[in-house]
Amino acid sequence: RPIVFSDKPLPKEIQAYLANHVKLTMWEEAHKLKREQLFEKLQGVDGFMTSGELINEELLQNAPNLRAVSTISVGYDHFDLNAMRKHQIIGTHTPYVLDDTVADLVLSLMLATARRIPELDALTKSGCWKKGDSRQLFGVDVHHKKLGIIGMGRIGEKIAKRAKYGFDMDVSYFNRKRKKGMEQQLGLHYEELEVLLRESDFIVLMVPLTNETKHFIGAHEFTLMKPSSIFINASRGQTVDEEAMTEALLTGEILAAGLDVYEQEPIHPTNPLLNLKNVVTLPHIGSATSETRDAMAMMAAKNIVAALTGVGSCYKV
Ligand code: 8YV
Repeated sequence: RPIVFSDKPLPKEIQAYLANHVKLTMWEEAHKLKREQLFEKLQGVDGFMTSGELINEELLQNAPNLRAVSTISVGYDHFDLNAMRKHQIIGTHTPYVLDDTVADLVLSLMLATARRIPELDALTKSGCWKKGDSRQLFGVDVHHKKLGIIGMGRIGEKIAKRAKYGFDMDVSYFNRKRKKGMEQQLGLHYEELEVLLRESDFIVLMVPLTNETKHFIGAHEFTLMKPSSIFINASRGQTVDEEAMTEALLTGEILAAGLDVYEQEPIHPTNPLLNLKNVVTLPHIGSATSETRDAMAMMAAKNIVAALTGVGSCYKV
């Protein structure tokens, strides 16, 4: 039986599924495995299950038997695809199962920033809520506003549906490829990036991280946005120039931001973003519900089994 190593503990049912097809070993300590320890663990291993470990030339040279890597994530920016091709490694990921959960979180960030939920929750709990405060507590509306989605993939579509049907928003999008079917079906408008940035009240970034999308949104893009606009990023931190975003938030070039991802994760405690009242920050929890993470882990388990044994099919990257 092929040997599979998982760099974190897996739910019991997933272990049981894997045990029927492969020999499973897992890292069960609370702290993250160090790179050198990982290289040791990968000796003799055929399949590796991970969530974000960098799969590059160095790792592959240290894992001579490796044939497949299954990431428990839809994003695979931690895969060096050239190195994996060179070593003939099959890479798999977990699309579809997390789309609704991430879309829910994006809507939560839109509402949380617009209605200042974390700030006002802290105020209420602090006991400082006074009569006559009401204007100080005002936010801005979400419903009926103009939403611009950058990146109209599977998750983008779920966000568009929620915005359209739940909040009666006017939804436009920018994408490498035009999605005419979706435009008709959901009543979306395609817009050039500059127009979308200039006209949207809410801007949601939902592109994968690639060489082309690194710092896709930077100082120039923030200048185009309206001072009343709210920017949301739940894709990857490096798609945004964080310094430029911080400046835009400080100078009032944009009204607020809702963030689930950062250039460096975990975010450094001294990062100036953490001191801004007009930013809602979350610790990269886009897909982090029990149901969805279990579904992702099961899909990743099926992926590694299929890649190594040919039983079933897998979602290759
Ligand atoms: C992952 C994500 O769960 O799937 C992705 O690409 O960003 C998250 O949903 C996270 O990367 C940890 O696995």
